[in-house]
Amino acid sequence: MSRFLTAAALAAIGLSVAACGGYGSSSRTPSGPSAPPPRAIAINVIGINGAQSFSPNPATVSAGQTVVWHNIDTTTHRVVLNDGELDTGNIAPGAFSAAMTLVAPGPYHCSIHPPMVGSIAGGQ
Ligand SMILES: [Cu+2]
Repeated sequence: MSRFLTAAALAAIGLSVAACGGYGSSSRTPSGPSAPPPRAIAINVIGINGAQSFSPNPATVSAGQTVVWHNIDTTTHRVVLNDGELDTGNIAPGAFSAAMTLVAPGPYHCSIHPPMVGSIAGGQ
């Protein structure tokens, strides 16, 4: 019984692979309405510098835009908006934070180094 099931499973896999190959070698185009063109997404990058400062500062980022911090320092930093709406988590030296959507512009700081502060000013 188990041998039969195994053979059946292998047959199913074989059929699946064959179906994939047939689809991949075909040249048909997707049907239906054409997909909308990709939208450009502006990503605002704020650098974290070796002097434990941010650049640009203030940065101009509007609510709803995407912001990323790039840690070009040699120590880990963690950016937190003072209003608590954004927390990058630890950003290792040389790493980027995740792309974060800004809820509202405002001041922020590094939770690891509280004197390290920056600001985001709203743009157009
Ligand atoms: Cu820091």
